[in-house]
Amino acid sequence: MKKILLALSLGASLFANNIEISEPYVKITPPNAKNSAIFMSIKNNSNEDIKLVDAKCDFAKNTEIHTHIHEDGMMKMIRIQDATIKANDTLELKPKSYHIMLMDIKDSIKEDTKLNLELSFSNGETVELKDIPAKSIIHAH
Ligand SMILES: [Cu+2]
Repeated sequence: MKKILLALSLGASLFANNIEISEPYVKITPPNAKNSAIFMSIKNNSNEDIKLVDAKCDFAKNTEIHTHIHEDGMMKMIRIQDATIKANDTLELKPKSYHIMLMDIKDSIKEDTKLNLELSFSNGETVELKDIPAKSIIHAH
């Protein structure tokens, strides 16, 4: 049900040829926060690996592809050049894992904030996501 509603509100822009995005959302932040992150599922319907190579969001000064690594018993996030979505597989962008990092956001992300995001892939496909909704994330350690 949730998926259908999203598809309706985001329209045909959700689906490119081989890449299918579902349930994108942006993290609600405290007031005066500088950064936030966007999460979603990215499905690769092709028989070849495809890389997410670029992300653009005009709500942030810099939009980067990030993931988390374990180092010295600590979890920390790092910027990566690309993220691979394996052939006929799905890459989950989720808290404590891959995410689209929004650095220097124009305003804090509130419940009614809606963002647009453009994703570019190694096969030349570009996916424009409109009106990505905001969601709060409970930090579970
Ligand atoms: Cu990050």
